[in-house]
Amino acid sequence: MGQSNFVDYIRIFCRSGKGGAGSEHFRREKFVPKGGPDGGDGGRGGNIYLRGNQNQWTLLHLRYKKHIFAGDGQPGGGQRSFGAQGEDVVIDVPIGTIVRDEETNELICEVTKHDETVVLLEGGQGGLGNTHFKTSTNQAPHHAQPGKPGMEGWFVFELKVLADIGLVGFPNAGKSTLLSVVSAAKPKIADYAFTTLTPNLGIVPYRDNRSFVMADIPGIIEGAAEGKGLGLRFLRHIERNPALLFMVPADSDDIHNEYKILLSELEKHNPQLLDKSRILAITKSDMLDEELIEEISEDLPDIPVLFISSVAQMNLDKLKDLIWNTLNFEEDV
Ligand SMILES: Nc1nc2c(ncn2[C@@H]2O[C@H](COP(=O)(O)OP(=O)(O)OP(=O)(O)O)[C@@H](O)[C@H]2O)c(=O)[nH]1
Ligand SMILES: [Mg+2]
Repeated sequence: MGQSNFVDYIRIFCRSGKGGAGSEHFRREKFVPKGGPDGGDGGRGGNIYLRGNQNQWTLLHLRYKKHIFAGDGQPGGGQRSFGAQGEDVVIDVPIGTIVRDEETNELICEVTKHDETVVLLEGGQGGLGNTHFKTSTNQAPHHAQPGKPGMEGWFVFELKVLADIGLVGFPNAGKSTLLSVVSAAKPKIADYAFTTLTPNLGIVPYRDNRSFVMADIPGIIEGAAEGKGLGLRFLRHIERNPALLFMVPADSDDIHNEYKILLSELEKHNPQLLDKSRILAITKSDMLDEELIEEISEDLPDIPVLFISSVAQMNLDKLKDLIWNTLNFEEDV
């Protein structure tokens, strides 16, 4: 199997810079006997930062990076000269990246906006030079501070896709097809289960130059919470989406029941997923006639429902309106 370009989990060993040592130095000039202490401070060690970059969608560019080291601070010198600061490192990451300490699993930082810069590891402080230690009783301190060490450890970088709406359905429900007709994304589409193996994202243009982000994730089957099919590990990509679009094909034996199975798999994985706004799209409705639509309508779940067809472009504008209104209702609350 070819390696996917969708990299959403990596581990990197990171180390911030050591602080430079403070200098223990005395002024030495002709005609100035016994010049006082003039050792400057060491420079601070380099920091490691993360910066949000809206043009990146995966962590692929970091896949082969095993180590990231910031520069060490330089020692201070005579004549009160300060040591240079260690070189900082800025790691560009997609929006929605979180970083955890691998050992403790503690959340260290997360990036949620374009150009936002957050500190992952601070460099060590530089040591103070001996000028700081001069007192009335000690005019010639033979003492300066060493620099503080940097911080280091293994860190896990994880991408939590920040889509607005996630598509939830059995394999073959037509999720990728919908994404391909409402956005510029070109996911693989085929008439068999598990065509989609990694999430696809698309930006859906809406009226008046507005847009929202749709996430197409691999299909879910009964028993997915116990690991059947591709399991539910992809659900973490929709954990922070405000709304979910359930998709059940028109030719399903029992649309209501298929919806309930999807719901119960989500609940087993993470009950909080049920707190999200839900919409149901009955896909491939080009296969239905009026009579069948009426028949199906008699037993549907109590959430907003639309009969759609990506192929026949049926009700797609209504679907976008419904999604938009659902998302904005959320924001107002
Ligand atoms: N008649 C009809 N067929 C459709 C429609 N949308 C999708 N299909 C067909 O349904 C099949 C599955 O479509 P996909 O979009 O790959 O389904 P998926 O939900 O992404 O499937 P997985 O990636 O396997 O989970 C393809 O053969 C599509 O051509 C539709 O609106 N009408
Ligand atoms: Mg698909």
